[in-house]
Order: sequence, then C-alpha cells, then structure tokens
Amino acid sequence: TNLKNHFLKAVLLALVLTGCKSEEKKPVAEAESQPKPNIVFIYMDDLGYGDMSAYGATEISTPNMDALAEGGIKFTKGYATSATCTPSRYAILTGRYPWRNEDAKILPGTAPLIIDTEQLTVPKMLKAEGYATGIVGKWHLGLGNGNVDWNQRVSPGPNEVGFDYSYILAATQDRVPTVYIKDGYVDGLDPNDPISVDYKNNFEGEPTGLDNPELTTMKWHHGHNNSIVNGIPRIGFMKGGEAAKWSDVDMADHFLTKAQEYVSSHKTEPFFLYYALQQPHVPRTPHPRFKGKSGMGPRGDVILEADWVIGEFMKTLEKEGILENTLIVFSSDNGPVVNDGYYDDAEEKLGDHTPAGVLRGGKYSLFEAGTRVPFMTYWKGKIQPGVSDAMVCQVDLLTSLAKLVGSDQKGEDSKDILSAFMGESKQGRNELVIEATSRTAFRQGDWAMIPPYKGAAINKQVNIELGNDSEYQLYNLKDDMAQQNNLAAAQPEKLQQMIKDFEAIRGK
Ligand code: NG6
Ligand code: CA
Repeated sequence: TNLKNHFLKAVLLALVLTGCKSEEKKPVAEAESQPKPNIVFIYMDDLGYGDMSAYGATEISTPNMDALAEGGIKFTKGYATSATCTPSRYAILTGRYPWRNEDAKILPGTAPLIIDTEQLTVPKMLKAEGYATGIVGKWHLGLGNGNVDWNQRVSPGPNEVGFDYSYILAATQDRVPTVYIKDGYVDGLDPNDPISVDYKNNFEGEPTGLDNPELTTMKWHHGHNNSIVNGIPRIGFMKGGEAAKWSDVDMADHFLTKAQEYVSSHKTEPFFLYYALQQPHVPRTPHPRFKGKSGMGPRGDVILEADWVIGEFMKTLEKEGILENTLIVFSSDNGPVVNDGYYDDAEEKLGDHTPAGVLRGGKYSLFEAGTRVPFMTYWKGKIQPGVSDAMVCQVDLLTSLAKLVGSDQKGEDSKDILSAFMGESKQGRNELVIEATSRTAFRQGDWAMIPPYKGAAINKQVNIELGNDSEYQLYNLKDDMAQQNNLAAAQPEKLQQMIKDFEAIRGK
C-alpha cells in the first residue's frame, strides 16, 4: 500500500541519516521472510493419555516430556487416527484415513510396503520445499514388494516414499527381523551369515519360545513364542544375521545417537526428522541405568528412559543453536496397554498408575483411550505456551505443515488447522473418524458415536474393553469423558444425525 511505501521510505531515509551502512541491512523482503523451520515429530509407541505427569499422572514423573507440554501447546483432545500402530503411522505420514487402505492393519515383519510410492507424504511435501528428510526409529509400514531378501537392499521402503535418510526397525520390537535397517540395508550384516525370515514356519533346528522356554529370560503370556533373540521370544521366525541383531537394552541410546547425528549434520539446512521411539511397546527392555527406577516395573522404566532420551535430544537442538527454529510435534501412535503379551510385571507393579488417565479402553479400543493420546506442539519463542481443547488429529499434520512452509499440497483427509497447532486458535477439526482393528467410530463436537460391532466386549488377554456392543453407543464427552453413560436411547435424534454424518464420510 501507499502508506506502507511511505513508511518504508521514511525508515530507509532515517537509516541513511543515522549513518547506518547499507551493506549491514538485508533487503527488506529477505529480512521479512523467516527461514523455514525444522520440523521434528517425536512419536511414541503405545504411550497413553495418562502416562505423562503433564497429563495428570501422579505415580510417574516425565519432566522432559512435560517441558514440551508446558512450554508449548498441550492438546487435551489430540488424536491418533487409530488404536494400533500401522494405521496411525500410515495416517500421520500420508494425511489419509487408514481405513481407506485395507492393508493398513498391524503388519508382520515380512509385509510389503503399504504406502503407494506415488502417494503424497509429509516428507515428500517437505522435500519439495527444500527440506532434508530423515526417519529414525520404528517404521511398521511394510518393506519391499512381498518377498524380501534381507541380504540385499530392501526396497521400496521409507526412502521410496520421501525420506532421504532412514535408520529403522522394520516392524515392532517384538517382531523379527530384530535388526536395524539403514537406507534399505541391514546394518552390520555379515554376508557370510545371511538372514532368513518367515512368519509361518520355523527354520530347522532353531529354538523357539514355545519349545525352549529354558532359553528365555522374558516369558511370553500370549503370542510371542517364536524365535528367541537376546532371551526374548518374538513374533515370527528368523535365522542368521547374528552380528546384525540389535541389543534391546541399548535400543533407546542407539536411536538417540542416530537422531542426534541427523540433527547435527543437517543443522545448516531445513530438515524434517521423524523420530519414532519404541517405548513403551513390548518387549520393555530398559537400559540397566533405568532398571527399577520407576518402581512400576519395565513399563514405567522405559517411559523414564524415553523421557530422558527426549531431554537429551532437546539439548542437542539447543547446543546446535537451532531450538528456536524447530517445531516439535509430540504424540503417540495409539493408547496404552499394560499386558501386551509378556510377563513383565507391568500389571503386578502398576500400583495406582492409570495409563489411560480417566479415559475408557486402551490400545485396540474404539473407546477414547484407544486414540486420544498425549499431543503437543512446541516451538521455543514462537508458540506461546497454553492448553488447547481444540480437536486435532495426526492426520491433519500434512496439510497444516504444508501451510506453514508455504506449500499448497493437501492430504486427502488432512485439514488445515495450522492455527490450532500454533496455539493461535482454539478451532480444530469438528469431526473425526477413528479406527481400531478395522472397525470405525465417529467423533463430532463433544460427541462420540460407536456403531454396533460383533465380537468380544473385552479382550481378556490384554484386559481392555474394545468398544464392541450389539447396540449403538453415544456419549457426550463434555459431561462424560469416561464414557459411562450411553445416551443412544435417550437421544435418538442426535444419534441419527451422527450416524448420517458418519456414513457420509465413511460410506455404509
Ligand atoms: C499384536 C501383538 C502385540 C503388539 C501388537 C502391535 C500378539 C498376541 N500381540 O498382534 O504384542 O505387537 O500386535 O502393536 O502377538 S502396535 O503398537 O505395533 O500396533
Ligand atoms: Ca503402537
């Protein structure tokens, strides 16, 4: 505008008059445009809504996670799309509801890549904006085309869907292959000791948790009775690759080092780091220096370990001088589970701790604790600390971050709620389809609606209410966050409207 021009001229004149040398001043346009912020996702595995002290836990203290919550925006209605890992990870990277992809369910370690290499992803979007892109940690989105030779380059994988650098574990800590994979190659593999992996049949002469309990140091409760690695019986059979096998108790330190190295080597350019920690998923294997520290058994100990790791990671950002130019998004892929298949004292030593907080259900559940998780955004000096009740979902990060970095890319189901993520608005999304082991339910405003599903009400092995019922369920979360009062019969009009809006998105 004219006024602005006059003002700028006046400023320039003043600068000249005060003897300010012109070469000391950047051109106005450049001075006004911010450098692109680094973006880091810190993604936990099975951390529940009540597992952090900032979210109300009293029996465990998580000071480094809390620092993100207290120095950034703490969302009280932050959601993963799903109550299990693979679908949530699919959604956070693609901005697309996982139920649109029938392969987006808990995958074995031999599953093919479930993200189409043509699919838009967060790292692809950022790459197009000049970002370096890296992933360190858990992948669990499949690798290869269905018949992987672990002794060759494993592809397609993270590097084929947008990451320039990947240092991953293929599936889960409890699934084979129990090796790290760097840019498609098994790290530390001895070519004379090739790896074979199979999820159906064991390899001749290889011990298993089922047949050789005397070789295990952690006992299986359900599942988890195939190949034994480091004394821990796993899901799936594996042979060979001795030198490449990871050390479970060193995993947290190992990934931390990789994440720190990534930050240090990319500090001079904008980068995106997807740092996917393995805690507190099973098997819970705290490093000896955290063993017994929580008084809550290994589940609590690995939460303390993860908290320490996050503190160290933050120190690295600070030391490298980039903390104030880095947006951190912290969340978890699904809600909590106490016994997920091993006897590890998690139940016995839980005490008064409530991993789901006041929420009903847990991992695998359509009740709130399945998908409502800790969710924070932190950007020192840029995001004003606060608590937000806006409903936000991990699926929204793609479109929102695109807006942040000046890209016009949009994810299929991903809403631009950047202002909510930045704490500038309390307006999030109004509705959300959540998913749990291929079943879906609906969140809208203050309401949660769960359609009828066959199947057990409770998964007895993990002791979690799954949300299955022969009737529709309708809850007003504003008055009834714990979903104790089914209003379906009392509020038939509300129910019908919810069903209609749900089916419009989901299809019948
Ligand atoms: C289940 C496993 C569970 C866990 C889960 C995946 C059994 C009986 N249970 O099938 O232990 O690995 O898959 O968790 O095998 S997730 O967080 O990666 O989705
Ligand atoms: Ca998980």
